[in-house]
Amino acid sequence: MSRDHGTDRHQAAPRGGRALRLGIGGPVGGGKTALTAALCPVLRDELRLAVVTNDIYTTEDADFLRRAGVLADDRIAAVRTNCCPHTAIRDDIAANLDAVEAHEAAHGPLDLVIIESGGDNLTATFSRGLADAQIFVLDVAGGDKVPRKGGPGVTRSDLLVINKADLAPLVGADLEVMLGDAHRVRDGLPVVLTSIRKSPDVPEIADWVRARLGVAATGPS
Ligand SMILES: Nc1nc2c(ncn2[C@@H]2O[C@H](COP(=O)(O)OP(=O)(O)O)[C@@H](O)[C@H]2O)c(=O)[nH]1
Ligand SMILES: [Mg+2]
Repeated sequence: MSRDHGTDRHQAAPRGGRALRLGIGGPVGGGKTALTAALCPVLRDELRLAVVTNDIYTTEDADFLRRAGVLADDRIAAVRTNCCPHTAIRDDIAANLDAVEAHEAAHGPLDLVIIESGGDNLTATFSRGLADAQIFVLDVAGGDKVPRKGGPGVTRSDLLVINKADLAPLVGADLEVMLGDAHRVRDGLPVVLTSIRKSPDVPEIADWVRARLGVAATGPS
């Protein structure tokens, strides 16, 4: 797809027969790792999967996913960015591309590689040279103002996930306002309101991924 993602200076990589590279981005704590951990068990029996995580100084998210046993350990690779997370997913994507290609060499052919960004701010999106499609995850606990604040992740990601709906009453967030603002700024692009805590099989998001791959659901969702 040819949507402009701000300062992206990489060309979209041709798909050919290779895996779909799906970026999951968004601010710290929104639920990117939780979404990755939720998608893997739902999709791993129907798709050939691998994951790349990004952390600034640690391998925390990859360690979490391995402990949770969502995929075989060697299908989860960690990139330590040592810099602002957006740099590694947008400006200098080499370490992430290396990790994706190492998965493809070791386990290929694959259908889907999920790349979880380190938590960043509303300006951070994946380069089209790294991710063929991207999901942006927002946290209801961040306040119901966030969708209308915009930014390329909110307005132009391929799927916007507003997560932690279960926390709305606790933080006084109006979900109708969040959804309404999100739809208004996204001009027809899809939005999913969810609670990964309450709905760990993330049916709408899994179906969206299947649709991106052009495959039908194989089991109950
Ligand atoms: N209440 C609630 N907590 C959630 C939900 N999704 C994730 N969390 C929690 O939010 C925290 C941050 O989630 P994480 O996936 O690590 O966020 P990331 O920084 O975006 O990767 C963790 O303690 C999760 O268990 C949700 O739907 N509801
Ligand atoms: Mg994370």
